[in-house]
Amino acid sequence: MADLENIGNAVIEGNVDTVKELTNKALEDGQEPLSIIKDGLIGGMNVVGKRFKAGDMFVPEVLMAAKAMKSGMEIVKPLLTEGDMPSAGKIMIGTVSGDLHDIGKNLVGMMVESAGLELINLGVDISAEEFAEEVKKHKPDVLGMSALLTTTMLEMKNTIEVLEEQGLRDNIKIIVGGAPVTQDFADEIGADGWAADAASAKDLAIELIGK
Ligand code: B1M
Repeated sequence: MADLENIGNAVIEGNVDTVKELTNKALEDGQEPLSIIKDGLIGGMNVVGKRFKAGDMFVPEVLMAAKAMKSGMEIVKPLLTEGDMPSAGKIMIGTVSGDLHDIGKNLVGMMVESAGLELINLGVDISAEEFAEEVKKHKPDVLGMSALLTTTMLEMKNTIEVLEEQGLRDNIKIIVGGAPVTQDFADEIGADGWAADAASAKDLAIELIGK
């Protein structure tokens, strides 16, 4: 177990080389790939999520931690057999039409992925029609929209309306976020939830999937 704890600590420190080294060593020592992921890599990232939410860690450190976690995942994931890691749900995220800001949205992506959710990241400048098309194709449990501009946040409302028009709204939960977006705005446009930061978005998505 000490090995796995050390892997988690190396993730928290964002130390790619140490994560790789300890992950390989744990495999050599006969640790199960799944416990390396759950108790080591994801365990470390869960701590990062909590510290980020509490304001004890900042964006660059979170990005480094996510990179370190991914470097370990790349070693272990090919060793898993299908069904070893059941998906905790599927989330699709994107930044709304006319908006190119993606740092916060990508942080949301990293957090949800590290929690075992299947992630579809559509990127930036996604129109309401594109969101609807992708929802139809991938059938996510949760759709997460991000907006950083007061001029683009209304696109969230537009997207929800298009999803309603196309009969897609009732099958998914919708969460929204980004600097100008508030809980009041989320309520006003008929979203299922709002999150202030990436770690809270992950918690909210998991909570909504469970409902
Ligand atoms: Co822009 N920009 N920008 N910008 N930019 C802001 C947002 C701005 C507040 C700066 C300012 O004027 N003080 C301002 C918006 C003003 C407004 O609308 N009220 C602004 C502007 C005006 C513009 C342009 C119009 C500038 C111009 O060209 N004249 C232009 C627009 C381009 C476009 O999108 N069409 C523009 C362009 C850019 C860059 C391309 C240069 C760059 C973006 C690079 C990129 O994202 N790849 C950029 C940046 C970097 C910023 C600032 C400085 C930083 C944004 C950021 O990444 N923050 C920003 C000022 C600021 O916020 N201090 C600014 C870090 C990130 C981690 O935080 O994205 O808020 P954030 O994400 C948070 C939460 O909001 C939340 O979680 C994250 C934390 O964990 N969150 C979610 C985000 N998405 C979520 C989704 C969720 C839940 C939570 O659920 C789905």
